[in-house]
Amino acid sequence: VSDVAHGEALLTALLPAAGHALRIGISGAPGAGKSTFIEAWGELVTREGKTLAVLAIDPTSPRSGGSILGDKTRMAELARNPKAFIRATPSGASPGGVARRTREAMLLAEAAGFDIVVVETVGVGQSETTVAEMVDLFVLLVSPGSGDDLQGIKRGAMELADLVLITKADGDLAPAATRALADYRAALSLMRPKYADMPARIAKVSALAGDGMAEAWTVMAGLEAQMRASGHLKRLRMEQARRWFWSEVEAVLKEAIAAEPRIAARAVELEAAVLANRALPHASARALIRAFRGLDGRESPP
Ligand SMILES: Nc1nc2c(ncn2[C@@H]2O[C@H](COP(=O)(O)OP(=O)(O)O)[C@@H](O)[C@H]2O)c(=O)[nH]1
Ligand SMILES: [Mg+2]
Repeated sequence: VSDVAHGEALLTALLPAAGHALRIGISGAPGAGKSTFIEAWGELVTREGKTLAVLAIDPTSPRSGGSILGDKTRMAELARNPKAFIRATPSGASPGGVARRTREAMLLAEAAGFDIVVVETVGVGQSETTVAEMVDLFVLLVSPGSGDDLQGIKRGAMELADLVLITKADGDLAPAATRALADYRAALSLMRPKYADMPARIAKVSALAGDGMAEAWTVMAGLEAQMRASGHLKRLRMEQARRWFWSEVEAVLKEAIAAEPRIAARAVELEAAVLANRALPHASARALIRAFRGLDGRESPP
């Protein structure tokens, strides 16, 4: 039996044990204060008796192969906490690989009985959307007055957020945090809410001073309770599983294509034609699938 088959058998056996944890995504630009927030908040929730698994997606450098941020060192306190578990998921090359490894790590953490599973994103490119699709609550962290302001931050991330937290609301940054709170509140009020019955919330926190942390956790727990009571969480979990399945369909198909040199070469050609505006993506995708099925040169099926 191969390692892959072994791993899959193990994860399949664990499936019934999963699903009890609250899944939280923490997103924000590098330097927004995610790791510092998770460390302080982690101490808070573990003091309440909850267990916490933190899966930090580590932006592994493709060149060095090593991790750039070494986030684990930033969560030194939490790493020593017996009720917490921290693991960096190397992001590696493909976004599909990140999603798969993160989801599998979430499954393992849930089956191991953790009450809360947190995914910390690197806040670049596709990762926000990917993580938002795996979690129950998506929390966006924004640091005040750091170019992380309304035009700087991606609108897309705001639209995914159930809770926006303005970080570093302390010392010299306190006035900027208050302004950012007002600006983001106004911006949120103009956006179409993600759920009609659960508008996005906003607050400011200082992870270093500890201000607003308990309140932020109260908001998160309140949102969870609301989602459970309304049946929304149940639907969301089904949606998460559905998206996992379809993202795997795409990933498995891409892997199968890459494994066949002739088909992989055809994919490169077709992609180049699309990039050069010489071919339609839809027609090129169909041509690739025909080649993959060995139907090249034959009449395409109706
Ligand atoms: N003043 C202040 N600085 C903070 C706070 N939280 C984080 N920082 C600082 O912001 C920087 C980035 O924090 P970090 O947690 O590593 O951000 P991440 O990249 O989003 O994980 C670090 O220098 C932190 O010390 C806070 O509550 N107050
Ligand atoms: Mg970090």
